[in-house]
Amino acid sequence: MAAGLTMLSLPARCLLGPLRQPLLAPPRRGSSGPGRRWLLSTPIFYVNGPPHIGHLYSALLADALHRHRGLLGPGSGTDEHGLKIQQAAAAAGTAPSELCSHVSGLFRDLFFRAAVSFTDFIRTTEPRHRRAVQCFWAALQGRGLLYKDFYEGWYCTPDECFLTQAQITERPDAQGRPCKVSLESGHQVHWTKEENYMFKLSEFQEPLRKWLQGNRHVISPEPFYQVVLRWLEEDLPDLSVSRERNRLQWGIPVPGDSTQTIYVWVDALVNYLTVAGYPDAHHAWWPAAHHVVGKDILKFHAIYWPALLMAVGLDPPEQIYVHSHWTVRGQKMSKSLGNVVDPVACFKQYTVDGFRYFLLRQGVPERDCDYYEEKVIKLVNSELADALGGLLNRCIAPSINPSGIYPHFSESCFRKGSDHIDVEASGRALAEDYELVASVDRLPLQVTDYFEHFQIYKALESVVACVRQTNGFFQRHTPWKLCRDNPAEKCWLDTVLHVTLECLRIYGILLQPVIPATADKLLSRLSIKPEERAFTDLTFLPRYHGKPCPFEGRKLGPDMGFAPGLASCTMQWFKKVHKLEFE
Ligand code: ME8
Repeated sequence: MAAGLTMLSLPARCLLGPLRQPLLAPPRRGSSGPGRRWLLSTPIFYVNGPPHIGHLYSALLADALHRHRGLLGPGSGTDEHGLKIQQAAAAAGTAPSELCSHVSGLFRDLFFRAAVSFTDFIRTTEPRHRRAVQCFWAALQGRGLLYKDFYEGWYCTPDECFLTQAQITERPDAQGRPCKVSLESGHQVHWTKEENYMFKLSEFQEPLRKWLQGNRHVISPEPFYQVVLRWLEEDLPDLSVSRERNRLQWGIPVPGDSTQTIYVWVDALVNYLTVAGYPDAHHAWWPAAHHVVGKDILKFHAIYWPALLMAVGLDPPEQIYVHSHWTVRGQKMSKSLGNVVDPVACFKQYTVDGFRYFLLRQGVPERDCDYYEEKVIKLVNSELADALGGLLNRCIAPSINPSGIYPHFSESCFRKGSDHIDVEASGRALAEDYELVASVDRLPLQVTDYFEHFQIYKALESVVACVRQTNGFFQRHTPWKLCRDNPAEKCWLDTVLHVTLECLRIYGILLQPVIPATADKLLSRLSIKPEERAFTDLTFLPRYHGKPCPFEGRKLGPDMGFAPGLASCTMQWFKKVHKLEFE
């Protein structure tokens, strides 16, 4: 069985504002933007082993998307049935239910620690899910889409899937004996022959093709969409959707046939409907489903799941976001290699936000990404500690801003106008300074666009580019050399600080979905109130645009330490931040 997160997102105005009661019509297909519902899910994870950074990555992608939409309440959970779990429990000498409760607790605990903002955490062993799966089965049966037959073929227990001859190959096992394995996952397969219920998947080949051709953006990134289209050009055989009960006891029995257990993937996929309230209340949410999944389970989500939904008269999900895998120093993570990375240990070493930042900044959904410690330290040090933390510390240091207020902007020093190349006309601002203003002005739209295209890493890349540009601005004008006693210099000094703080305010707001605790500390330090942190508050440098600035003259907030999790944190980047602060 597995655990999965679901994020039921109601439209809300604030990025991290309070959950509003929906005043909504049922979701309209294809409509987008903040005025509509979103059901965002992660996979439900198998409980045969503890969570690792790959599982966390899926949850963080969903969490960041969810937070970015300014919505509250996604979901996840654990996949707890099936032969894989039955065998894992037997190997551990424990009852499956005990194993499930223990490992499901580890996943839930991880997501809490990681600040993943889920609204539902489903366990497939829950009664609400059992009822949903049995209703779903009855709907398939009622539409004449199931039949009993003798199934014969290869079964891969670690992947819980049936494979055709073309999908397997032969490799030596640990003892050098030849053994059959899945071409895709490399896991061992076994020949099975038993009487099963079959689902008439072949009848859905054409409807699936039409659905995909009519929804070119339903699977992103695009290369995965192409992969699915290619699969649909091949033969699509009917799917075995049950196992004999004498082989698989740990699962939901087929209604009305006690000799059969429902196939774990049918059981697992229905979790998305369970959390939406199936069979009674799902229409308020379905089909506003957005699934975040790893590439390993693409076929289940892009072929089997839409076909099963069509089979019971429901629409396929609106969006499938696919991501690739994390490797560790170039190798696949595996228990046997002993290289599985524990996310909780990473939080201790790099802090929660440091590690969230690393995974989301370095993870590129289109391709596998490699994890190694030095890479985390280097990235977090250079981008969070040095570039962002350094900038904050430099412009709020008492030596440079002794009054501790959000300084005033002076139009005469930084004039608005098209003739800014002319130094006389622009006060003291230089051409590069106007480029900075233009970049930060553009940034919110750019970031939103990247989030909407499931390119969170690019959104972060563009924020970092602006942070570096701001550091350049600060460095260029050497405000620490300006004399406060000279009125003209003071004017310019305050303007430089004001522009820098305005940049930091924008970065803080934009970074909330990725590093929520750190962004909170940053914004609080700038005295930006919680109700001033929405996307609607992203107007940059209002004074430059001739509008009042509500922050000007405001007392800056207390120093709560820029890096999160300070007390026990010994990591290098935290030390760097503090070193800078006292310089
Ligand atoms: O497949 N890198 O559960 P599962 C990135 N229960 N992500 C990874 C990863 C890696 N190295 N390894 C795993 C199942 N993942 C089923 C899902 S859903 C109805 C049922 C992530 O515990 C990725 O999202 O094997 C992958 O799809 C998922 O964990 C598989 O988790």
